[in-house]
Amino acid sequence: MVLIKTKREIPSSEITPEAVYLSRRKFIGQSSAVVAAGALAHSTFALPDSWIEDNGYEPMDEIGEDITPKKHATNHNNFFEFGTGKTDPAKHAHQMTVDPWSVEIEGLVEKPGKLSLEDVIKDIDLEERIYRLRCVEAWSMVIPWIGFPVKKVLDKVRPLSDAKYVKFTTLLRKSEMPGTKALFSSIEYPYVEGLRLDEANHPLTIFAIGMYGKVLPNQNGAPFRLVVPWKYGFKSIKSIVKIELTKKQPQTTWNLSASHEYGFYANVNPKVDHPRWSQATERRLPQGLIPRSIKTKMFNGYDEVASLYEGLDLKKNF
Ligand SMILES: Nc1nc2c(c(=O)[nH]1)N[C@H]1C(S)=C(S)[C@@H](COP(=O)(O)O)O[C@H]1N2
Ligand SMILES: [Mo]
Repeated sequence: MVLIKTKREIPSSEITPEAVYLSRRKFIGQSSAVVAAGALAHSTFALPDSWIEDNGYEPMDEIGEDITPKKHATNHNNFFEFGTGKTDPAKHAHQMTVDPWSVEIEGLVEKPGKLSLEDVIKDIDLEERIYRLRCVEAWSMVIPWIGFPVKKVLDKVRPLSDAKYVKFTTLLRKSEMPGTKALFSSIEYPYVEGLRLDEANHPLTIFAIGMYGKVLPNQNGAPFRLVVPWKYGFKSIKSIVKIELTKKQPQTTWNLSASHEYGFYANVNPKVDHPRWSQATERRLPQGLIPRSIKTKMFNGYDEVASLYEGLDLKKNF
């Protein structure tokens, strides 16, 4: 049995500057704990009940943003493999087998090969990160993820010096993914995404295996997905089965589908509109009777990533 140490109270100074956190979650229970992860992936990532109940999150006092209620974050999804409707993933993603799960490590790395999800996360501390998620469609949520920096995995497999990009690929299993069988589709499968290596190594970039104190629901990208909080949601690729280090910028699903609408960088930017709508504001979910519109922030409010793009024209490189 593999033991995975979790940080329950996360001193933000340990990971990233305080500002990256909307709020530090107040965990219930003891201050140190271990989560047991057995030989098999998904079902064995049982997090202790004391982590919280679905409604146990407190409002985010620092900047007054509330965590999106779990029922909204798990019933309003984009996961086209299960259909294009926002409720399709919640309806159909249970068909996806996520246990056992393995991840292929390929390309310009010292240690390529196939890793079980347990091997991927072995010896890596789990952290909770409360992040805004800003979809390119101009809605947003605030989600408490459980995961770990992508850098920790890259450090394990050791990128070679000529590796410049990381490419990620989602599972494609047509028999379990009704959306991939549609006759007409706006995107091709498998879903692929990519980051520059320095973006992937940034401390804000995480792999998530859980949310709201529990294992990731399938519709949110179980058992293992990327979360890049300063980029539009489509960069945060779900249910990852392959990680490849490359020299050239990898192709990405939405850029392949409509390159004038979706760029490789996809940094949240209120000054660069989508050709068909403004990106200056966003609808924070859940919406009540009176629509809640808030101003979109550059880099989704995560200013500390600005230095990654010094000298880059962010209008051209949208
Ligand atoms: N494989 C895959 N990953 C995906 C998508 C998808 O359709 N397929 N949709 C993306 C988009 S557009 C968004 S906004 C986020 C949504 O994540 P959530 O459903 O967990 O909120 O997932 C991203 N990752
Ligand atoms: Mo999105």
